[in-house]
Amino acid sequence: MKMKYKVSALAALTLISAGVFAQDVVKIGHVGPVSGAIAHLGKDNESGARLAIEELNAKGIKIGGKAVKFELIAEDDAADPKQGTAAAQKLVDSNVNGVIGHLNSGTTIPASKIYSDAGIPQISPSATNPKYTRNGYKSAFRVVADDTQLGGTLGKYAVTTVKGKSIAVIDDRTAYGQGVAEEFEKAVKAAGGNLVGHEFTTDKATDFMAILTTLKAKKPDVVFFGGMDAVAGPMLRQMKALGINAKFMGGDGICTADLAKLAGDAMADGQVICAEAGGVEGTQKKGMEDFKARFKKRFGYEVQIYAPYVYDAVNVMVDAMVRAGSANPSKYLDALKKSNYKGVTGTIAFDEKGDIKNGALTMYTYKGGNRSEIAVVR
Ligand code: ABU
Repeated sequence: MKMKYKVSALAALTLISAGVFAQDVVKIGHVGPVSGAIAHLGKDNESGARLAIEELNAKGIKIGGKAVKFELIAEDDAADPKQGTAAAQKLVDSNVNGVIGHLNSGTTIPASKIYSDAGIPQISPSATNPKYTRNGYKSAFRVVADDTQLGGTLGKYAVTTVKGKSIAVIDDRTAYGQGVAEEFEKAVKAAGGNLVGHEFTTDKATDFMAILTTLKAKKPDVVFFGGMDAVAGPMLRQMKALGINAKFMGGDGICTADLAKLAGDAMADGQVICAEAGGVEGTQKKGMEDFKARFKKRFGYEVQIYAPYVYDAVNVMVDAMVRAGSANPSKYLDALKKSNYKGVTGTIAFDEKGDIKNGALTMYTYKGGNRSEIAVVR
């Protein structure tokens, strides 16, 4: 018996050295806030990455002729810039081959320096502040449109389509909230609109009665909020309590599946208008719907907003590794720049800054507590 075991072990060793069982592990880092007020969005992103990795491993991918196994190294940054840089350093120290994240602009931008210094490619699936790709880091990529496009489109829409006559703005002072609000205001002014006030809050605030009372005196018919759904929900409830019957507009941070739940019965049909920083049209819609069904089957909950973009970000990174024949960051970075990948969110190719080419937006409203598409805009 002892002898038999020895022979088997020897045979296994021979097979391993011959490369029969050998599988290189490729580590893909993911960072998002899976704790805190927007943990539901962090979980949405992380699950998008997990599904991509599971499907790639089931398919059996070869890089440079060698079978590889992908491993997800998931970190939590709690949407906090300091925790974001700590998580980034942890991933660098773990020798990840690439990073998908972070979710928030406020964490993505400072973390991008750490990945750039380490030469590790980073693809953000959801951070929309333009500064992320304006620092000259060759490792920084983004698969969604930015706040210039989001705020610009929504600002013009508020004046020309919603026909707002007195437009008020609130922002949460984060890199995202402040940035998207500024772009919105620029576009409102450019379209000849009338801005009646701008108030400030934070991404942790729960009481907006003082700032809403100040704005109520200015009789706004549109209130734009630069911030996330966890703050927008209670804000809508307090607007209703104060009798502010204005349209409520916001960027992608509020445009989630959970917004209706967070707002309770305070959100009237058609009252909220928001935009996701991506979108598919025509025949591409089926790929997105199929993805959403696979996601629901795997995790038991619906996509919030950016899971499909995370899924595509993982796949576009792996596609670059396969084309380069290497998962070594210095070897596949050039292939990543030249991506032309058809994903569930559409075609992904990058411009010279690392931003998606020909980015789309999808404008939404909510009816009966569900997101309802208005239009895809480019
Ligand atoms: N784009 C909205 C949420 C993420 C961010 O940019 O902060």
